[in-house]
Amino acid sequence: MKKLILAIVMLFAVVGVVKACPQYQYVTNWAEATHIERVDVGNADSEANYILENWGPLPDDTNYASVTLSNQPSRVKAVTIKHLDGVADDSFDVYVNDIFAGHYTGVHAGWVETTYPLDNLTGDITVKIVSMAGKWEYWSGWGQVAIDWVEFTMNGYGE
Ligand SMILES: [Ca+2]
Ligand SMILES: [Ca+2]
Repeated sequence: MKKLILAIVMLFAVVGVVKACPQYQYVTNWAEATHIERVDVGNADSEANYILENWGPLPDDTNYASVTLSNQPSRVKAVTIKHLDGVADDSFDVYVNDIFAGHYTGVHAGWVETTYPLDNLTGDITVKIVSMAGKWEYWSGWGQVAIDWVEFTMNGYGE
């Protein structure tokens, strides 16, 4: 009887060790492993890791802003943008490394997360968001096409 109790205790111990090793979650599903990197616009600590151009109040003749992820070794599969579709026409185009990646048509939907697939990009990746509508009447006070964050989804482990 003592042996049986010991065996049960050991079994629980082994199960406990396996659960504590996070790599067991990933090795069986290597091809689908991803990680996400978020550029939190407006958060200085987050912004410090990237190159941001044209954020905040803009001159009248400027209708775009961009975020650059530098020296990215992993293949980037998608970019997701959390943006405000408010009462103004917040339609925009997205360009990645100056190539058209997609469009959003404003429908007054509130805060929206929109994802654009990318072709496994590496290196420097610049996402440019271009406002496509004329300025609304309160543009100077409220702006247009507000962005909360830009998120990159990439293959995990430098793949
Ligand atoms: Ca809108
Ligand atoms: Ca933000």
